[in-house]
Amino acid sequence: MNIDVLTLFPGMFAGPLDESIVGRARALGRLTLKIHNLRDYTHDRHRTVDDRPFGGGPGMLLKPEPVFEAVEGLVGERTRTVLLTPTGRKLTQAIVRELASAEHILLVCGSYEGFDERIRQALADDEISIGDYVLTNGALPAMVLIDAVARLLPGVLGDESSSVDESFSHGLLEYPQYTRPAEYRGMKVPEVLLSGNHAEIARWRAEQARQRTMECRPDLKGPGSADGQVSVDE
Ligand code: 4G0
Repeated sequence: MNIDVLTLFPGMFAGPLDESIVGRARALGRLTLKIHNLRDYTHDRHRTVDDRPFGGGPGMLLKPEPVFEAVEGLVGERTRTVLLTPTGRKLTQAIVRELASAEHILLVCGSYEGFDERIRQALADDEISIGDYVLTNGALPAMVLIDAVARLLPGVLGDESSSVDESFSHGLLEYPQYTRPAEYRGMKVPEVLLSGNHAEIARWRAEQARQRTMECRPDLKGPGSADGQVSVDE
């Protein structure tokens, strides 16, 4: 997969996307990531990317010309152009899966009070938010999206974790898990997990997952739910 990012803060992307799974996806050649500075698409002496809103009001907007020229230069035949904004549709695992099947994604990070509306109108295939809060710019949302997509690309996670993913895509939260030691600072691993009784362990886990979901995320309705947005352990 190819991902291009258009941002005013290219420096923010150095680091997080070189590490961990995303770093491996890139090293393996499964993900090609290019970061582009929006300012490089300006023509004036001051490299102006923003301007005041017509009709008045607070703050500044990204002006159309640099964004149009950048996007037009970066898109191909099969590009998904995605704006990262607080007014987009909220990112879910279902949307991540959908994006992971794209060949080329162009992420456009906003800043300031947003975009000139014509950018959205003429250039965006999609507008995505990572949650209901406002950030200083769209770089962190873009990195969140890239991270979520990269781990779904074929061959990026080991076979082991992908099959684990499959078996738990049921719209419930994960059951509690433990590793050694069996007792730590007086806190004991539940007896059933040490029992070797796999049927009983499966029952216990299913019940724990159900209880935990009710307690922490009652909005997730479990298997078969049409609006089940996540399987958190996926
Ligand atoms: C566009 C995304 C971009 C419009 C971007 C702000 C939060 C998110 C930006 C605005 C962002 C998110 C209208 C303030 C840049 N903040 N939740 N900031 N407005 O995904």
